[in-house]
Amino acid sequence: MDSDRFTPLRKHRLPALALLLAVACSGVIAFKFAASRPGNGDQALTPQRCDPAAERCATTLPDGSRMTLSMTPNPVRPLVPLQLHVTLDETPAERVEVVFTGVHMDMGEQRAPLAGDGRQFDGQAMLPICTTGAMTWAATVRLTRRGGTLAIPFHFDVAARGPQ
Ligand SMILES: [Cu+2]
Repeated sequence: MDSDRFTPLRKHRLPALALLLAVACSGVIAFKFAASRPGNGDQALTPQRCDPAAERCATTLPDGSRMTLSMTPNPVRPLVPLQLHVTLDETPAERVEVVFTGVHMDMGEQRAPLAGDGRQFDGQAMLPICTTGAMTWAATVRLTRRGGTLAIPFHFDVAARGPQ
């Protein structure tokens, strides 16, 4: 519980509010590191800033093939069901899931397993409400291919719930 703990909350204007939020969203620092480390044997690409609801987020995988992530509706709001779509242009995947985590705070882990034919995958997810209102989420596509798992993170901002 040293002062470093609050560094990721620097964005928030009021220190008192930040203190409250630290209680609400505990384990900030530890979580941040845990979230950026996808697990043993995983290979992770550098996070890319892209809102999959606003555009198709495309990336080139290490083998040169392309992957896209898109979702609806736009804009993304907490507690609104999201439809997820992942496409692969070449090498098919055996398993695809999208994992939603907070970039700057512990919001738990929302895992969405996708179903598909190897190249087109679909699934659903829903984001929880954040006590700060707006926050930055990471949608990490986890592709399992030939026994290896590749994590592809996209960072995007989600506003508070409701019309504002
Ligand atoms: Cu939050």
